[in-house]
Amino acid sequence: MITNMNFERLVIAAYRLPFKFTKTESGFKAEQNSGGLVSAILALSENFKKSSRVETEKIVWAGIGDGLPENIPDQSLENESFDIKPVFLPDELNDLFYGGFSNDLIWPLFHYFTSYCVYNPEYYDAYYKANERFCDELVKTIRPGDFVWIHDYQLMLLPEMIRKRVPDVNIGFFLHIPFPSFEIFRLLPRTWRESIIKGILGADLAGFHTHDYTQNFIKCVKRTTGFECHQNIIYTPNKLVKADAFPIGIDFNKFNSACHSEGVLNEKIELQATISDQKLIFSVDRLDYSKGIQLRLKGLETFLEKYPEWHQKVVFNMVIVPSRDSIEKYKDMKREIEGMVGRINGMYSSLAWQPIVYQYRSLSFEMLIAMYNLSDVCLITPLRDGMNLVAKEFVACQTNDIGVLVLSEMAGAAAELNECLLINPVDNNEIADSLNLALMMPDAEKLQRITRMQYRISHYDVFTWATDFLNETFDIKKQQKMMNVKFVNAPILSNITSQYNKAASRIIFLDYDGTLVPFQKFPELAVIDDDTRDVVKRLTRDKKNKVVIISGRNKDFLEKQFDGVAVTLVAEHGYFIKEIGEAWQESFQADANWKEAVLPIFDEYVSRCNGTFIEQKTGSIAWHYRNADSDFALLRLHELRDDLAEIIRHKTDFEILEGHKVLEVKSGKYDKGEAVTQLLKLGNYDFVFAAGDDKTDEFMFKAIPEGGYSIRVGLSPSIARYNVADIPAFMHLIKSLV
Ligand code: GDG
Repeated sequence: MITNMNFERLVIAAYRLPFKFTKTESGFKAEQNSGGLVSAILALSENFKKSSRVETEKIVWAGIGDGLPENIPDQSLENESFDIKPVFLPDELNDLFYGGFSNDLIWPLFHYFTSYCVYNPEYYDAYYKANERFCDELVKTIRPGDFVWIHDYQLMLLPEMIRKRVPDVNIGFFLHIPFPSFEIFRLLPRTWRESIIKGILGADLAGFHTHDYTQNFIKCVKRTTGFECHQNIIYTPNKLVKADAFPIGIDFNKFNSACHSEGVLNEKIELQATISDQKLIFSVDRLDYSKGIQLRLKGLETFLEKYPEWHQKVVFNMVIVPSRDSIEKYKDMKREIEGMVGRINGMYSSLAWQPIVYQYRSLSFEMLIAMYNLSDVCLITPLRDGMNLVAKEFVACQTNDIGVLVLSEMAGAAAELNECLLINPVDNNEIADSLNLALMMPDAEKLQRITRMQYRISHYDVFTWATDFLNETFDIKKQQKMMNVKFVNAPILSNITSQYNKAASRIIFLDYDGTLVPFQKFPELAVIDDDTRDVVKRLTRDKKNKVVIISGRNKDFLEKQFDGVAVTLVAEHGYFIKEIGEAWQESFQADANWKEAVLPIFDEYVSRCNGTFIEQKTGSIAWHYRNADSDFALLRLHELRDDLAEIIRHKTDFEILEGHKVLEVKSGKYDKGEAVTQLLKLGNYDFVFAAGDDKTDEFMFKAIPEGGYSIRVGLSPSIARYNVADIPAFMHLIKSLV
């Protein structure tokens, strides 16, 4: 396990503390439970201690402490590895936050059970307040340089809340349940879904179990915020955030070696005596509608009907661990399951045999391992499951008599365990046939399948998972730092201002959209506001300044926006130039006929991609896709690019230009760079400054002479000398000059 961690201290926040508390004379003894997450975190800390030169502190773990009284002093919680920070929520708040928003809305929605969702504004308020309580508790402890790792759907607002209060802390967020597609996610009211996305984006790294969930999240980010995303990096206004897949693993060795432990061997002896030479099918899960328990029973019923040769020879042990059974929906589900078990047993049992042994309880660890180890088949049928650790644990526990895993393709684990028999849980015939196949499978094949899966899950175990997550957070922090080198910070700003003040003659090129004015739904709505116009005016009042507005816009629009402001205007990427008080000059003579060939193609793409539109200019045609579904528009964009390339292939003087959510075809004989070069020749400037926000401005940056200042507004990679985060940050810079 190699780590390149560079954090001061590890701080974990998850809904429930993973400790059992027992009262002692001086306080409470906190014993950590046997969960995979706690073991992984402990192993990480050991590793960190080894690789670190300084004495590391205890890991902080914050969460709700069942059975702890309020306001107990920290030092009264005894644990040698963890510094435990209990979070207290009044019962009523906890009910609305945990039982309500988390479990009555997010859990069903993120598992695609949309009809189970309860939309209650009180729930959301409680969710917000509870996340704030966690934040209040954590900010008492965390310091810049710590690594705060936040877990799961109960705490999705927490990353942003912490970021606001301790900006320099490292934050990772991991979601243990699926992240749904945008079509599902958008069922949340707009303000709730925005706060969830922005909440998670407070982290540096957002982790999910699978590639699909990660892509769903990225799509929801795009659709909710409009932020640019490339190769899993999200360009938020103030930092880069990475989203990636980290399929959680198990402590493979613990499960595998437990099969040979005395406790497990004893349990096995008893079990073997009970089942004698019958084949054993096993399942274990919490009582939850996402687990597909009724569908599993239907599949089994079909199996008994279709394959009578297995009667008397197979027993199905179905263990359901009690969960939330005081809630009506869960009570109903339990009744239904018990009804089905009774009916199937009633139909097929004999005096000597009953097909289903149903247990509504939890098993000891030894018993669980014994069941995994002895079973011929493990049958797991969720309709939706973030990962499903039972599947991996079963695989890890195949030691001598190898069993077969029959797993729903809807479980996150299916992506990694593809040597199992995959089933669709709604297809009871497929379940029945797979059970028969599993029971008939030759030993050699079973061994081959299990060996491959064991290889994979023993290599990517829970320790590798946690290390991988931390390492990737570290990597994105490095990328953020590289980005920050180019950020206009206080010393850089003071350098620009001092060069500005010293200069005798200055030229300042300012792009319009995305630099001076934010994007709007339609280009004509993006008009300059009074404050910005005033700043530009103040620049022009200084006799040493020549201010040039350089844009892809048409000349009429620019003239209207800068009416009464003494600026040089460059329209249509340099096609037209207008000096102060003079008429517009064409820098180029266009052949208008080319448009006839290209326009029908643009028209076709407007019809093929809803929300897009065409803008016709004198020297170019532009296709705007900012109002369309971003992924769909990108698909069409590639096609349009190909179609256009085919047409303009023989017209070497034409080029395809890509700006911010716009594709434009124009002559390649002029661009913003040409215009800048032309204007620079007209004077002798000792301060050259250019600012722009998209790819078309890169031509301009290229033309800026050495020593000049080029600024890209936004976080995208650029050849510009510096970046600023957004328009307000750029306005701050310009205001510092005037
Ligand atoms: C969430 C996501 C994701 C179960 N019964 C007994 C018992 N267990 C243990 C299993 C396993 C764990 O509980 C269950 O884990 P799952 O992954 O199956 O499911 P969730 O609790 O819903 O967990 C899930 C997970 O987070 C991790 O990210 O995989 O998709 O929903 O470890 O062994 N343990 C004992 N007796 C039992 O009766 N001792």
